[in-house]
Amino acid sequence: MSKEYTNAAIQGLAKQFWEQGYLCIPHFFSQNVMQTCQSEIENHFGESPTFLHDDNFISRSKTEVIPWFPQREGNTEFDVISNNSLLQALSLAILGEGWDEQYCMVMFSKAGTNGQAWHQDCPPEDPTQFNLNRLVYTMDVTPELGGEVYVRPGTHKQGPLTTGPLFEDFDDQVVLVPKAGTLVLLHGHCWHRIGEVKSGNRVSTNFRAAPKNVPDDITDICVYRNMRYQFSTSEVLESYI
Ligand SMILES: O=C(O)CCC(=O)C(=O)O
Ligand SMILES: [Fe+2]
Repeated sequence: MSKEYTNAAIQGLAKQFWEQGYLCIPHFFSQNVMQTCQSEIENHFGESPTFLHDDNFISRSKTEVIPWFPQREGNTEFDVISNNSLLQALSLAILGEGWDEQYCMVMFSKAGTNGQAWHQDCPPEDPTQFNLNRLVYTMDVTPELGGEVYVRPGTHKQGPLTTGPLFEDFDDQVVLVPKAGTLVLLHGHCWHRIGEVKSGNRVSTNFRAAPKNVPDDITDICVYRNMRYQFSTSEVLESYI
């Protein structure tokens, strides 16, 4: 662990998270750990992996991401992140007693792809039913690379996102450019999108978690500005545009 926090500092960060819907903490993880995980990721994906999602999903959601679940395959190199005591303390402060780790998902985007359209990771109608993205960046995101993380502060309290252009720019959007070692905590109901991936391949690793009494498949239905999409059945549930 490369940072130390007092209990008061952890509570302060949790408060800030609940006000904004996200937190971005640079230098949270050591470069050593990031390099080890980045090598595992590069070994797994190689240069030109193929997409897992079907063409209808990619063309409608403008999302071109290839997922990998290393811990499900017995890869233990990512455990040092999920077991990080400060990450666990922050998760507890934000999610409360009984919070649960869901899975570790590496997301790979090839150079020259769209990124991800504005979305909420799960339906926002019930404020108690949400996922927490605990995003770890094992490589630098830069303006040249693209793949910045766009968020709209406070939108985790405002219900469903509006219909409209999938990559619209908003005056109140915040653009995060996380470097290797950065931790981003992001409420699943907070609007977010990923910028176009330009000059190279991009990876991020999401250690998803949730409060007590939230089902493990909470992120099966993703909410976009043009549709609700169910991953398990590859089905457009509702279409808005
Ligand atoms: O890749 C990222 O930086 C975030 C992707 C995302 O939308 C998510 O993990 O829910
Ligand atoms: Fe997301």
